[in-house]
Amino acid sequence: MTVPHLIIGNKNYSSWSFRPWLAMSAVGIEFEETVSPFDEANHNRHFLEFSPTGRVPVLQHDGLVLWESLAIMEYLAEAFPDVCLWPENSAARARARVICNEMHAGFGALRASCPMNMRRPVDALEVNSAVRGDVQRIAAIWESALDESGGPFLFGQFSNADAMYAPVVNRFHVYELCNDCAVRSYMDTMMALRSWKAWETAARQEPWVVEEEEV
Ligand SMILES: N[C@@H](CCC(=O)N[C@@H](CS)C(=O)NCC(=O)O)C(=O)O
Repeated sequence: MTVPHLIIGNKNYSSWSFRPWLAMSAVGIEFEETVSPFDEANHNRHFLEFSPTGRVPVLQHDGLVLWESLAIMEYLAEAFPDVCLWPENSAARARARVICNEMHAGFGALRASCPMNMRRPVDALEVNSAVRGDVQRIAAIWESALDESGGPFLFGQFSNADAMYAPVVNRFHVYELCNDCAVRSYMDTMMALRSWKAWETAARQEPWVVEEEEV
C-alpha cells in the first residue's frame, strides 16, 4: 500500500482541510501533504487541476482520488482499521457518525460568522442569535458525548468525531464563544494534541492573509 497524499488549503483558514489532516496525524497514519494556497482573486481555479469540485481537501491514495472531508475520513477508517478512527462499540460508532454528519451538513451561522483562524488573537466576538444557537447545540453535543464516554475525547479515545469538530474548537477558543467548564476542558485536550500544535505552528508561519476570513 502506498502512503496517502492529502492536498489541503492554507492551514490558517482551511477548516475542511484540517479535519482529515488531524485525523491522520493524531492517530499516526503516515501521509504526504501538499499545501495549495487559496487564490481568491482567481476563484481558486487552480484547485480544479486536482479536485473535481474545485475545493480542498483531496486525498490521493492507491490510484483513488477522493474529495469531501467526511468521505475521506470514512475511507481512512477502512483503509487503516488498526488505528480505530471510529469508536469500536457499534452504538458509539453510530452516534459518532450522526454528530459528524450534523457537523458536515450544519452550523452554517457559526461557520459564516466565525471562520476558523489559527492565528487570530483570542478576543470575544459579539454574535447573533443564530450563531448562539449553533454554539449551544454544539456544546450540548459535546457534553452529552463526554458524559457518556467519560472523555477525554468525545468517544473516549480520539476519533473521527474529534477531527470533525476540531475547527469548531478553534472558533470557540479564538472568538470566546463558550466558556462552559466541561466544554472548556475538552477544548484544552484538543488544543494540547501534538498534531494540533504542529498544524497551528505551520499556520502561524504562513505568509498568506485572506482578508474576508479575518473577523
Ligand atoms: N464539503 C466539502 C467542503 C470543502 C470546502 O468548501 N473547502 C474550502 C476550503 S476549507 C474550499 O475549497 N474553498 C474554495 C472555494 O470554494 O473556492 C468538504 O467537506 O470537503
